[in-house]
Amino acid sequence: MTTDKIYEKHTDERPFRFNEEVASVFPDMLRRSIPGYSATIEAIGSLAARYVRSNTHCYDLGCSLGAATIAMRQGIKVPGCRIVAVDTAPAMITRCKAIMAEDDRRFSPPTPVDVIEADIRNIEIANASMVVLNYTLQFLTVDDRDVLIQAIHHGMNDGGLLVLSEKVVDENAEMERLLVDLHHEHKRRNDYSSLEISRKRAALENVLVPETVGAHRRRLTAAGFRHVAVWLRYFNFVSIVAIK
Ligand code: GEK
Repeated sequence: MTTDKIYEKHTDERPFRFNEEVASVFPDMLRRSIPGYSATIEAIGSLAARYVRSNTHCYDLGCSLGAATIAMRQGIKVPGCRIVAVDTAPAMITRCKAIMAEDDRRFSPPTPVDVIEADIRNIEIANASMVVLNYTLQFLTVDDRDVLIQAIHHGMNDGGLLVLSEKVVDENAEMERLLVDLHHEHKRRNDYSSLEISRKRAALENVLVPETVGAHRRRLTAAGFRHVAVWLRYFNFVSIVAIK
């Protein structure tokens, strides 16, 4: 795994982009930056085993290198399914296709995967029994989040499951300061320097806009999801499951 040294190298104030440089260190970046990331990937496999129905579609929206796609693929226990993995970043898609080809070659898994370079706001969701938004919705505008969650609900079969993982902000300013501080300490423990942490924070400003857990719950309920629960919280990172 290549080590993420992006904010050790760059001293200018460019905004964060999902380019080749980021894609090349991405597994290391996510592992060291998102507390609970590996727990979300593991749970996505377990949830796929429980909720994916035969002859339906599964979607991994903002798939990056396809970690959640592979977890779903390994979890699915029923025939006739297809996974659609979508990302807008060409550098992610090129690598994701190579990773899926390697997964095909080594394990010949029965569920095919379509890796598509597209904006998740423009794709059609249909006949879905599982949809994953693992740390992706946070990069859309708030209005686009409403539209996408409604489109996902519309394209889902009854009993279908959405996994929504997000960075969040706490309603309480004192708690927010504490959670951000604990997250930065976690990153320092994972060998990011204070300078790298503050540069990354500046680069993500206005690119990743977190909302409260309450705002996410309200949006999901308003879209029509019948059951909504936070199943994981680690500092200011949460993962929510919602069932239609
Ligand atoms: C994982 N889910 O490993 N359309 C398509 N893709 C988008 C869009 C958009 N409008 N906006 C952002 N992306 C992955 C991790 S990373 C999380 C997801 C992070 C893509 C973007 O190109 C990037 O690959 C991904 O969403 C977010 O489980 O970097 O914090």
